[in-house]
Amino acid sequence: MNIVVLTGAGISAESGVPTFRDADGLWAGHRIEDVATPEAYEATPTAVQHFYDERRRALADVTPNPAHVALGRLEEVLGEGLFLVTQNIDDLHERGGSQQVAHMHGELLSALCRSCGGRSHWTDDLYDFPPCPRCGMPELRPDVVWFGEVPYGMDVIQGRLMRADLFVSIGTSGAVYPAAGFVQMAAACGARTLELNLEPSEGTDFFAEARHGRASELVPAWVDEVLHPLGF
Ligand code: BJW
Repeated sequence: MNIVVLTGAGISAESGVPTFRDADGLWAGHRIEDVATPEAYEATPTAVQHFYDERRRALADVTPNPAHVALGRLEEVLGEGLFLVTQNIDDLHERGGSQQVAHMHGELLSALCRSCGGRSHWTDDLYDFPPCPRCGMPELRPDVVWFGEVPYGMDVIQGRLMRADLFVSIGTSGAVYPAAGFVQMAAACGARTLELNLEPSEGTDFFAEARHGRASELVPAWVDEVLHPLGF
């Protein structure tokens, strides 16, 4: 069985990581165009670096919740049969036990050099423009995908969507492409589709089935449903 799981900010909400578009979300205090575009970075690099530095530091105060842990357990049993792609830039899937995670919008714990293009594991602040560990240039930016940039790993993701038997979307508003279009691609290629979200997403009508509630409850219950017939 090939399962593709897409996660968004909603899966990390109960761990204390703010979502983007909920009332108390990350963008409540920041205009999106001020932080999540290459143009914003060109205009006010230090402000953008501070925004991501704060979020990187905040990782120390959060822990995976039962939804992350359940997906780690699913991978333990299904191995390569599960493809987990996240829009999130936190590391809660990894800390929840998932070993293979496709971070299509990048990672907070990585820095991207605008000079040499190298990607380096990064845990410190970037606001003071430290030198790139690879080329020495002070050109490190957050290794995240902003609007207008191409998400990471699209070829692999599309390949997995095309041979998926089941596509499950967890905790995402369905407002941002290309992720918002994965459900249609998977369905067109024959996959069953399931939405697990607090409320109907913008794309809810594209799913064959939708369950609404908290990820920390819906995801472990769904994982149990998948694993029970397999004897787990
Ligand atoms: C819970 C819960 C709980 C809460 N339990 N659930 C017009 C039409 C179509 C497309 C475009 C267009 N104009 C421009 C575009 C393209 C553009 C786009 O989509 N724009 C839209 C605004 C329309 N997209 C791009 O530019 C992308 N690149 C691209 O398309 O390149 C072209 C290309 C593609 C493919 C191949 C080749 C070329 C890039 C998009 C980059 C997005 N970047 C961000 C920032 C990343 C860094 C950072 O984190 O700061 O990614 S934006 C932000 O949105 C972030 C997120 O990953 C992403 C999605 O947000 P998410 O995860 O859905 O969060 P929320 O807050 O929106 O929703 C949370 C949900 O959880 C809610 O539904 C809650 O109800 C729920 N929830 N608590 C369960 N406890």
